[in-house]
Amino acid sequence: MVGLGILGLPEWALPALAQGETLVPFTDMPENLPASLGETRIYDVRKISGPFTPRDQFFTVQHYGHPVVDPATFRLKVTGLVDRPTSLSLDVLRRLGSAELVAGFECSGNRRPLQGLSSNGRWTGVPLRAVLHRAGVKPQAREFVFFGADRGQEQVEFRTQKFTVDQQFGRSLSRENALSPEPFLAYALNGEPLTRHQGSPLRLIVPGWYGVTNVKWLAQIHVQEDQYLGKYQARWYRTLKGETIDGEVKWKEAAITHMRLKSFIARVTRDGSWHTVLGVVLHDGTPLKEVEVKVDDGPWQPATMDPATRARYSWKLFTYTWKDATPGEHTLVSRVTDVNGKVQPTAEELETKKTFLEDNSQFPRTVMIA
Ligand SMILES: Nc1nc2c(c(=O)[nH]1)N[C@H]1C(S)=C(S)[C@@H](COP(=O)(O)O)O[C@H]1N2
Ligand SMILES: [Mo]
Repeated sequence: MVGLGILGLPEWALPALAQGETLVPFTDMPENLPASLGETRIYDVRKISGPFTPRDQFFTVQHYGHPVVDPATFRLKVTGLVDRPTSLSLDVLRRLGSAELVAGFECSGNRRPLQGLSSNGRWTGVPLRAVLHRAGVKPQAREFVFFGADRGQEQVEFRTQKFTVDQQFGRSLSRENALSPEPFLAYALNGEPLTRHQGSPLRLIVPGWYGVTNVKWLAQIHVQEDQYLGKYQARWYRTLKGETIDGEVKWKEAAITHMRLKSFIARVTRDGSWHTVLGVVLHDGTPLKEVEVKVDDGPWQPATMDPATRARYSWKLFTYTWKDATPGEHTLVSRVTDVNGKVQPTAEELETKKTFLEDNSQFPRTVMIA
């Protein structure tokens, strides 16, 4: 199936597996994956069948289960430092806009060998800015906190004390980020209302940022002056990394924000004597310069980008045609470079990163050629 894209260029519509094509097994990953691990749903990236992840396969991660919110009685509250505190029904939100946004993202905990906490979607909704402008943001507002309807009991440690408090899932954005054109309140994915797992009826999407930012079951936006230091903002999701500044190592603890430039190989297929390597790029929206693939100790070879994934915040699919594969086990790795010359790091280059989040390292993986 070949259609014409917005710019009149042919678009790929990648079939799950073309006729005559067979899947080549990875030797570093089991043939069958469990569909879920507890509450987490893993997307088997070997099954990528087009630019967008089907709604019922989109990965899901959440910390307090899946609350049920009735779309008919749902109201989004906007409180705090606004001129007109409001409470908006889904109908009112829909009347504020029905824009489309293509955005892919990964959980900051996504990593080898499965890389299954990443997906790509076409979202429908309202730019966050439209809702904030309607409420009227006061000049002293600095911090915008997004609360989900999901909640749990949490122990909060303070020096030698421990307090148990009822906490909502919450994340925040600075004034500059919240009022920028990108953040988006989505009520549909791939043209259909969000499912319960995806945060029905409304969620935040901050394009180019890690998944944790994209608050599901969005219930309230609270605008305040002081910094929000809730568990999922300040403690559970942060990176501890050593950085050498002026010859001295500084240990930096930082919040999870923009996605780090990453690529990985998602599957290898065989068609006759040719092999096709399919991979995924996740990034913060900075345009890319190139993606390359290396086989064993060979040179880096350019891969081809799928024009159907060219939207700025889409994940990007790429392929590499491997013509001279010999029987036996081989190592394949990809790396992506952006237009600013930023190159996806190797695992060695990330050695001073202590916490496992934000692992964007090059991922050599192995296949067995029959
Ligand atoms: N309300 C709420 N939103 C949430 C979470 C959560 O626990 N509660 N988890 C976050 C995390 S850690 C990720 S990776 C993404 C996953 O989004 P998805 O399930 O649509 O893939 O949701 C984010 N939004
Ligand atoms: Mo996450």
